[in-house]
Amino acid sequence: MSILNTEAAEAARAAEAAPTNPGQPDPAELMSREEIEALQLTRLQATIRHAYENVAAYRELYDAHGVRPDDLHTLEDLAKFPYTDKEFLRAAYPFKAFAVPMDQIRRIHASSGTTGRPTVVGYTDEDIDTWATLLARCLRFSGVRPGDLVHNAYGYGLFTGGLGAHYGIEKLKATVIPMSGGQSEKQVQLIQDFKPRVILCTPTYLLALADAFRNAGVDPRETSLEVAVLGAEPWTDKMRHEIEQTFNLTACDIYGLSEVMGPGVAGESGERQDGSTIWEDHFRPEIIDPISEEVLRTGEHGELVFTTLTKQALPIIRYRTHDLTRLLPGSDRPGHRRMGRITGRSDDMIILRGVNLFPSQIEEIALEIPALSPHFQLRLARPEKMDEMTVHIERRPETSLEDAEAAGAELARQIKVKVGSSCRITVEEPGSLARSSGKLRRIYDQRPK
Ligand code: DLL
Repeated sequence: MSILNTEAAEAARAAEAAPTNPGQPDPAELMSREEIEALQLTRLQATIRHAYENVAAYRELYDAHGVRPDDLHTLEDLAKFPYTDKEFLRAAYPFKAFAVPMDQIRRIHASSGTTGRPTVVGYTDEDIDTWATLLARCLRFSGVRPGDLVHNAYGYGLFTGGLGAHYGIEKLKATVIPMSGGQSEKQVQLIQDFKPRVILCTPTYLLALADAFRNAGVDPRETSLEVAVLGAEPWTDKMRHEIEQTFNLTACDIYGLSEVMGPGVAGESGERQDGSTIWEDHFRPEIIDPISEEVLRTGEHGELVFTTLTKQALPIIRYRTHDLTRLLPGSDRPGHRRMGRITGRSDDMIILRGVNLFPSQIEEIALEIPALSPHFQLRLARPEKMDEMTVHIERRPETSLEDAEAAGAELARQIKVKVGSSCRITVEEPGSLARSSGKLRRIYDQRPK
């Protein structure tokens, strides 16, 4: 079964399927903007038709809005179709958003979510193959080569990170070490013994591994690691610098979300390190104003919205990610636009006495102060009538307590100047704050609801 029934789309699919050298860019990666947009239109028309014909929830949504698949004549016509969100998928729990019969679903993943039912996603054989191809594309783009040994420390299981990366590594004809997250001492031992050139994990877990290396008496700069492909949580360029200095490697971003596919929706050039390139032959991104829901222009900040263009099992149309960023013109792959750093998720935004702030802002500021480490938590409380935020942040091991206290005062001052909020700072001992083997939780909100 294929949802791609036009000639242009079939030709693109055939070009992708052609046995290209896994070490070389595939043809769709090198398409011009005009070619990409022509391909997007045919794929978009097919996707909307596929969703409308095979998923009752889409049919009901579009009927209620008075739009039909035939109303899409240009890419701009996508704006006529309503947005979808996590609630749309949760209401279809577990399998009602699938657009193919269950015997064609080859794999299921789920994102845990902090509350309520998990969001369930499914893949056909062809979906899994596309995913592996795009993951391989990201890895190659970031400097991973066929034959490399790749230590995969993304969690295996229902989370899309582990298995998603796994099949991409194999597709690239590299060698995968399916380590998964956690067991940091064992990770250290295997990295020492197997000598992988590449590591995949969350940025904060790589920092946790740096501690584990030091605890084992190993300087992280002396390992075999040369490339890290990091994602699944927000991280800043300051954090990139910290990681690159700590391990003496090149760190690149990889972005994705389970609803849209998993890791590999966008990946970053290892040479340019100028933000992740969105693979627009498979995904059509939009940036919208999260309040007015109006579509914004390339370069403007807002919420990222995705439409999948080739997914069979779970077509996703105008899905609100809650991720805040902006689109940038293509660079190394001119046909495909890039995304800026995710500054935060709209549902992770802290509103502190009327001021909006994100953990990434605190990360940026803290990492400019030499005595402070990148390990911090934000605790919110309302002891009386007013909200209070305390930043718990570890000092660096080589810093004296006195210097660390002064650094804490400097952090409070800079947060006040740059963010506009007063907060308390508690400088903690090195290694005292919780680490995570995957996505790190930074915010602990103890305010009464
Ligand atoms: O985190 C998929 C993934 C796995 C991406 C491994 C990269 C590497 P979910 O669990 O569904 O999927 O979470 C998706 O994580 O909406 C963002 O808020 C955040 N996220 C993912 N990648 C990045 C990134 C995976 N590179 C949610 N930068 C997304 C910032 C990211 N945030």
